[in-house]
Formats: sequence, C-alpha cells, structure tokens
Amino acid sequence: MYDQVRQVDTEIADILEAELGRQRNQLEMIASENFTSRAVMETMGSTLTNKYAEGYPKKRYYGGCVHVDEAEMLAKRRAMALFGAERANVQPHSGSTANMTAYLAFLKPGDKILGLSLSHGGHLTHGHPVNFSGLLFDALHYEVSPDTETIDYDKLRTQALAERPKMLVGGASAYPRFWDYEKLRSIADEIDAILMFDMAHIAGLVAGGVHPSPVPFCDVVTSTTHKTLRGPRGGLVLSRKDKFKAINKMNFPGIQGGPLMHVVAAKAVCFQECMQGDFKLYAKSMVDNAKALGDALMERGFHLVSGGTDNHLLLVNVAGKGLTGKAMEELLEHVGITCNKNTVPFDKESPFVTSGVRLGTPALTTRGMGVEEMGRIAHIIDSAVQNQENQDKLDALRAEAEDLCQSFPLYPGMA
Ligand code: DSN
Repeated sequence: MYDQVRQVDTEIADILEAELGRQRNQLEMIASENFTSRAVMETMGSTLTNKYAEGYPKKRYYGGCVHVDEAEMLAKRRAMALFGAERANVQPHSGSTANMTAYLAFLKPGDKILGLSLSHGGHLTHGHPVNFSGLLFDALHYEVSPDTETIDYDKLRTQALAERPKMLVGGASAYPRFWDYEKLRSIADEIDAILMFDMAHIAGLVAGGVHPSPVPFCDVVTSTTHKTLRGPRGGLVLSRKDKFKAINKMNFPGIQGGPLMHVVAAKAVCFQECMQGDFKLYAKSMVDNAKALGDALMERGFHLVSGGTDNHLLLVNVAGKGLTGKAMEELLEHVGITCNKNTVPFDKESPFVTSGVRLGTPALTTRGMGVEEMGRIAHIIDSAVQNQENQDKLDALRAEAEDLCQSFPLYPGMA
C-alpha cells in the first residue's frame, strides 16, 4: 500500500499506514466523521487535482475545462435531485467557506445574525466571537431551554422580534433533535430575515429520507459532504433560484479561487452513491443505532442531553458519573473508542474540559455494525467508567473493542 508515496517519502508512507491501522482498529465514534468509499477516494486521488477551473461550467477563466465542466455539472444536477433543491453550488472547499458564502452573499459586515450558541450545540461558524462569523457580524445567539434541553422556539421568537437580525441561522454540530423548520420560517418571515440552515451533520439523514429536510423552508441551506453524507471532505450550498446569483458570485470570485475539481468530482460520486437504495437503509441504520446506544446508556444511568436522540448523535453529560468530558474522552480512547469532549448546555466547565462527550454512529454504521453491537459498545463504555483504576479490566475492554473491529473489517482488500 502507498507504494508510490513510499518511493519518495517513507515518513509520510508510514504515517498513512499507521492512520489506516488506527481507523481499522478503533471504534470511531466522532459524530462528524465517516469512512468514505474507495470510489470517492479514487476520484480524490485522480488527475483532476491538476486542473485549474476558476469560474463555473462553460464560463471558466482557463482553457481545457471540458471534462471538469462535465464533472461539475453532474455534481450540481445530482445535488439538486438528491435534496430537491432549485440550485446547487458544489465548489465550497469546506462547510466553513459554504457558510461564509451564504453570509456574505446577503449580509454586510456589521449586520446582525442570530444562531444557536456553540455551547448549546451550535457551530463555530454560526457567530462565535473567535470565528470570522463573530468577527465580521454582530452575532447573537439563542439557546436551548434548561428544562427540556431542546430549542425554546417561543424564546427564540421573542429574541428575534426584539433584535431583528438580518439572518436567522439554524443548524448545529451537537444537537440530537429534529428542528422545527416551519417555526424558523415563520419567525424569519415576521422580521423579514433570510433563513439559512446549516445541515452539515444531518445531510446524509436528509438525503436518506430519515430526517425532515430544511430545503423547502429555507432561502439557503449549507452543508459539508463528508459527515453523514459520507463523501469527500468539502462543502455545498443549496438555494432557491432567486438567491443563487448572489451565492455564486460570492463563492467565486468573492471567497475562493480555483475549485478543487478532484473533490468536486468526488462529490458527484458521493451524490450518486446517496441516490442508491442501500443508502436509505444506511441512513435508517445510523438513527436506529444512535437510539439503541442511547437507550442502552440511559439504562446504565447516563444522562443524555434532551433525553435521547432523533438523529445520528448523542450528547452525553458525564458530570453525574463524576467525570469531565476531557477525562471521559481520554478514558474511552484508552479502551479503543474515539470520540470528542463536548460542552453540554449550561456547562460549568471550560470548553477545554467540558462536562460531556459527543458520540456518533455514522462511521460504525458504515462498517456494518447494528443495534446488537451498540449494546456491546454501551457495555464497554459503562464498564470503563466503573473500572477506571483497573488497568487489567481496561485492557480487556480494549480487546473487546478490537474484537468488534475485527468482525467488521474496514476497507477490506486495502493492503
Ligand atoms: N467540527 C465539526 C464537528 O465535529 O461537528 C463541524 O465542523
């Protein structure tokens, strides 16, 4: 494996092999990660990486774009068909540039935006002060209710009517529940705001028909393509016809230069995969697995933020188990489970420590694991917490995790 790389750079070849081993032998539960297909990876590793294609299909600033034009047009058509969107821009390099595109297409620096607070499940690019979105805009945040740990839409409406942001931002990176798009739309309409929704986390569930779609309700919908959608690392903007010109102009030349055509083509492959029948089963399975894991953890006394999940992720408040999120992340790493510490709503700990961990099922579901395996994983998690000081027991739990990995091979045949 990696023969070509090894011929020029043994250090990087070693790193690539070690990372493949890590992905194979650990239970990957970072909710934003997944294992993309060999077809997507082959496309990303293709000669399309050599091509400059500033502009859009048939309107480029470079010659020789005939084939990349076809790839981009396919990606756009497939994205529109998959999500029932009027228009798609497939060029954003990431979710962050997709969001920047959506903001700057409709807002001026200093304008007000209102998004879910990062510490309540939102995302850095939804107005956090250290991010461009908080630096450029007058960013305000709504929160979840302390009682239900879900979004309080009445409070959000009151806030929106008082502050009158120019853009209302929905979407999250650690929110386990469905969104009420109708309410978001009606609040946006009351204040004549643009409604943007960042569906990066749930895009694969939307594509697979197991999560309601924000597309019919929103002026603009952004996403990444590598989370539940299981494609290459990249971004996507969907919009209504009347908003699209501004979006295109802002993504290029406003924010980006040459698009990554190898990634654009890989997005087309990903969308093609998502349109196959088995992707619907995959999407359903991600949710079934998350619910099964959540139930098994709650039976063992873990507190799940909002009391459960509607999607592919769980936010587990581990303070009741006497742990911080940081300690829990380290403990789980020790027993072969990769996840990330995460703030929980009204967290008393700092973002570097936190009181929670976020667990997701996309990657394990790609390996073929089901609800039975989720039961075994809940047992590993619970036993690790109960045996933190018992190294032999922790080693045995790690062996159990590795055993699970062996039973569900990742990238079989990749030497
Ligand atoms: N940082 C990603 C996540 O883990 O949710 C989102 O960009």
